[in-house]
Amino acid sequence: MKEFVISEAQAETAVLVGLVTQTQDERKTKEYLDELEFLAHTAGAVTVKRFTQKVNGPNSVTYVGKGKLEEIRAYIEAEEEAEREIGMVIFDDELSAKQLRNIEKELKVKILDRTSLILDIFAMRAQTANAKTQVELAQYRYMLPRLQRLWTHLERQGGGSGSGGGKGSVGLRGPGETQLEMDRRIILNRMSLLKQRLADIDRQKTTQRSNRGRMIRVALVGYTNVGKSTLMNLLAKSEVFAENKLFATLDTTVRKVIIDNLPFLLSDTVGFIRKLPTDLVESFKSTLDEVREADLLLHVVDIAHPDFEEQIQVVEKTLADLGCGEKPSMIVFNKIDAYRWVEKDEDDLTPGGKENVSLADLMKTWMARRSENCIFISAREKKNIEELKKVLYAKVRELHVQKYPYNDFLFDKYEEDEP
Ligand SMILES: Nc1nc2c(ncn2[C@@H]2O[C@H](COP(=O)(O)OP(=O)(O)OP(=O)(O)O)[C@@H](O)[C@H]2O)c(=O)[nH]1
Ligand SMILES: [Mg+2]
Repeated sequence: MKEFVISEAQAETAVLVGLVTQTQDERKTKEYLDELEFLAHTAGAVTVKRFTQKVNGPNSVTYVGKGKLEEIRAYIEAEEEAEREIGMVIFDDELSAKQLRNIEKELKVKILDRTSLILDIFAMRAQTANAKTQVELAQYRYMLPRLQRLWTHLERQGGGSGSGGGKGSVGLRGPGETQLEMDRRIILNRMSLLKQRLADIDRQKTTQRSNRGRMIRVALVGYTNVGKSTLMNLLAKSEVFAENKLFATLDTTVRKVIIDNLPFLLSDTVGFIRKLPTDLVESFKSTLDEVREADLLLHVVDIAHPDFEEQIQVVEKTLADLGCGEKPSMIVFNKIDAYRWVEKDEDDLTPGGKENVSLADLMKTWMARRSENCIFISAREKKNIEELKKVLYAKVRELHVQKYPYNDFLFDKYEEDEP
C-alpha cells in the first residue's frame, strides 16, 4: 500500500492535451496549459508537445474526438520510432474511468489528468504524518471510482502479451502486480483507517490550537506560487521553504509575530489552484482548519502574473466553499517589482488591453474597489513592508480589542501615543 505515496519524479517527457470550448477560449486554454506545464515541470516532467481541439464539450468516451486521439497516437508512435520515448500524456481536466480506459487503450502510454498530477506533486511534497495521510486518502478517493479500469485492463493484459504492469498499466503512482489482489474492500478499509488517523490528528491539533492563548490569528492564503511563504519568512523571520515551483508548501506552519507591542499568530498554508476538485480540498481539511479558524485572512496575489484576476476569483471561490467567504480579509498584492506593462503610443487609438495598464493605474483601480483593504508590496525586494506592518497592526489591534476586550495590557505603548 505504501508505495502509493512514492513519487516517480524523473525527467520523463510529457504531452499535454486541452480543449477549446464555448466557455474556454483559445487564450484561456493556453493559460491553462501553461499552468499544466508548470505543474508537470514541478513533478519532474518535461513537456514536449501540446494538443488542443475545438469542441463543444469534452467527449464522454475519449475526452477529445476520435480523430484527435489518432493524431496523438501517430505522434507518439513517430516519436518512439525516432527513439524519443513519450513518458505520459496529461489531460487538463479530470477524466472519468471510462475516458481513462479508452484513452489508455488507444495511446498505450501512462495517462494522467490534472487531478492525478496535482496528487502526485502533493505526494512528493508531503513531509509530516498529517500531510502524508491526507495525500494517501486523497489518492484512494481518486482511485476508487476508477478501479474498474484497473481490473479490465489487467484482465486484458493477463490474457495477452504477458508483459504485465507495462507502461500503460497505471495512471497513478505505484500500484504494481499486487493490485490484482487488492479489492475494493481492502481499499475501503484502508481509507477508513486513514480517516480515523486524521481524526486523531485533528483532535490533537484542535487541542494545540486552543492552547495558543489569547492571540489573533492571521492566515496567509492565496493561489500557489504567489509568495506566501516568502512573506511569512519576512514577517516572522522564519525559514519556511519557498521556491519557484507549485505547491512548495503543503503543511501549515504557524509563527508568532510581534509588531510593536502586539503579538499575533501568522500561518502559512497550502496554495490554491484552478480546477481543484472539492473532495481533494476536503482531504486537506485539517490543514485548512487553520484558515477556517483565522480571524483575518491575508489574501496574497501575484500581481506580475498575467492571470492574477482569475486567480483572485479562484481563491475567493475556494474560500467561500470552505465557509470563509465572510471573514475579514485584506488583499496583499505581491511582486510589484516584477510587474510589466507596455506603454501605448499616443497615436495608437486601438483600445488598450490589460497589458497596457501601468502599475500606478492598476493600484488606483483596486484601491477604489477595495478602499483600505488592499496593499501593494514586494516580499522579495522588501518594498513597502513597513506600510504593510502598519496596516496589519491597525487591523489586528482592532480585531484584538473586539475579541479580548479585557486584555488591554498589550497596548501600553499605543495608549501613550494617543493624544
Ligand atoms: N519577483 C518577485 N518574486 C517573488 C516575490 N515574492 C516571492 N517571490 C518568488 O515567488 C516564488 C514563490 O514564492 P513562495 O513564497 O514559495 O510562494 P508560495 O505562495 O508560498 O507558494 P506555494 O507554497 O507553492 O503555494 C519564489 O521563487 C519567490 O522567490 C516578490 O515580491 N517578487
Ligand atoms: Mg508556500
